[in-house]
Amino acid sequence: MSYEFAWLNYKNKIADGFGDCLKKVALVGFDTSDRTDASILASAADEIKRASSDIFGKEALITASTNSGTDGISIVFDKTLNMTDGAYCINTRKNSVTIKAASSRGVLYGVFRTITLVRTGKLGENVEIKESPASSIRMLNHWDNPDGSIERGYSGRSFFFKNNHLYTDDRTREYARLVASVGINSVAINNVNVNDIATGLVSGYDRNELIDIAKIFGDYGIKLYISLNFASPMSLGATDTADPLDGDVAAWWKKTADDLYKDIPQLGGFLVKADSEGRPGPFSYGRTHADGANMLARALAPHGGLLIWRCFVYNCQQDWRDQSVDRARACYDNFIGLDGEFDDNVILQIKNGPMDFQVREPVSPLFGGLCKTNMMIEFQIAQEYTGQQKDVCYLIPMFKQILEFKTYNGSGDGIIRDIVTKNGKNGCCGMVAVSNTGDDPNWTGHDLAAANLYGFGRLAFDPDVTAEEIADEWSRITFGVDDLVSGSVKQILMMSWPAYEKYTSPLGIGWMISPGHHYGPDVEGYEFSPWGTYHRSDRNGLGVERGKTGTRMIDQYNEPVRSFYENLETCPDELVLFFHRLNYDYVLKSGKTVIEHIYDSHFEGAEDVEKMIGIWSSLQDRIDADRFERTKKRLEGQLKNACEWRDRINTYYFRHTGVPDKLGRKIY
Ligand code: GCV
Repeated sequence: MSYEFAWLNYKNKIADGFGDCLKKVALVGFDTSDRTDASILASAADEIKRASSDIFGKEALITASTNSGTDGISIVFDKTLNMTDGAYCINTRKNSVTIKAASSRGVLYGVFRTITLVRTGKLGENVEIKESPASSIRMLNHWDNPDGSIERGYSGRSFFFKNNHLYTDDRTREYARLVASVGINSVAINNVNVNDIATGLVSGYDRNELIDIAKIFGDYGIKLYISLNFASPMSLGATDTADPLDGDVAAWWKKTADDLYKDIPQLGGFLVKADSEGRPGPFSYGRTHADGANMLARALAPHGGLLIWRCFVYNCQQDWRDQSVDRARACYDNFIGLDGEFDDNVILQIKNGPMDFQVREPVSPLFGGLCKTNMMIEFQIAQEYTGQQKDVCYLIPMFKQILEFKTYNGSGDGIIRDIVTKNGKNGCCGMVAVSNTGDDPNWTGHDLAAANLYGFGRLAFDPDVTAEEIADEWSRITFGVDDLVSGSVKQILMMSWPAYEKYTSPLGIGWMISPGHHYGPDVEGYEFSPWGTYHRSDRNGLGVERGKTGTRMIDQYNEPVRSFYENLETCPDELVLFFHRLNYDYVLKSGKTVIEHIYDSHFEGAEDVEKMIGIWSSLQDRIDADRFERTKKRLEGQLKNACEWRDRINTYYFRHTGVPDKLGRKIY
């Protein structure tokens, strides 16, 4: 399938300013004998060439040099500089720009950043910009299956797999280029639910193709990760158990890792979903998750590989009648007792919230609980529960809030951002997002969903950048420099998460989506299911009490967070039904009763979508017809969805309560 260049389309209109510097390029220190560095530096040089010829219609004059030039752009690779991996420094003088880095990744990122700054007009004379990546691991997880389908994929088919085989084509390189341009340095290409043929990926299946992908990724400074099936040796017939303490099992994994690293020396490591939603894991053998993770980590350790172990472990066979079990507790309960037991090259990958990527959840209490364990935060930009790339829902403001949350873990504030960027041993920490890409020409289905991919990368590199800055920058390089367009796109993006929250499930309760595919409303769709996702609405009220009189999940937070959520006077409205069961006439901090809030927010959410359509429509003559029309169509679909949510939720609660809407709006 053909593809577009997303934000890397250098033919878009750029700002006036320093553009001319791209015409003349001096490469300093690029003559390295290190093959890994050489290939990344070649990508950097290629990028400048591309930018120059696309912007000016003419290739840049590129020379290998020993020192920086006095005009044009000089790109300096100098390993003796005191800079971390991926860091760069950009200096400008009157007619010249110098990019310096001590790592080839730093050179590549510096080049991408310079091009963006040139395109957006942000590079003036005499500036110095020093950047170094906040998170050492900046990762995407693809849930791609060998048959080419993508679990929770909303933008076409896989571009890694087709007909039960891995493959590479031009798009593989374009993908690597796209995600490297925002600093992604780690990618797991296959679904964490590892089935069938995918089980063999670790042990030789499609090895040549795997090598090809790793090589292309390597050219862009990206490490390949493989999701594995914990029961691989047994499933592949090599052992009759997958017990992590069994000698044959450990030996099988050791040999498997040795062979893999012989072929792919730059492999990042493995990603594991175990004992979760039917996947095999150490529980079957009476072993702990530390036993399982460490056994695999020890196979990787001699090669410098990392073992990323997911904490999304809960009972998905729950009896809805049993109110003593609370899924929100599960992640913490399963892992807190293992703090300090994981090897140094194990990282726990923890979903941002205790449930599962709902439009509003509190931060997972596990971040505040673990003190001696490496952690990464897992976000989802695939929008499984937030509109599936059919509805626009810009998630960066949500991620920012989560990253700024104080857990009071240990002696200090325990800010999530610090836990995932600073607290890992030997840089074993970071941020990961479940990817939103597929083989749709625009990569992300909805054109505006690409802002989530761009924004996640930017945030993992620099959590201080604001959601507004990201939206503005992304719009300028995606649609071309036009203040009216970027202002309007930013407005739509910034109102989209609140709008989605308003027209879907109220006050943090979540889970009113259609079962299975998870798009659109079904108020009781999960109410009598085994998935542990209940709201328990009756004629008096709704919510699961998670405080002292309920499941005590709130106790998993450290003080003062615990009291903050326990106490109704401080518990914020947007999460109040996540933590407490309330009656419909309970008065929120907003001054509205719960039932009034439900009605008002659902009407407002749908109105917000109408506003977004109005804003987008005003851009008709300023955006190319293709992207204008396809986005407009999606927004119109979103309005239908928002109205469906509004009417179903309002009607459901009106029927339960009999409380009429004060403003007499239409409820069915
Ligand atoms: C990959 C949710 C999704 C599943 C997904 C799972 C996970 O439950 O609905 O499709 O499986 O999360 O994160 O492992």
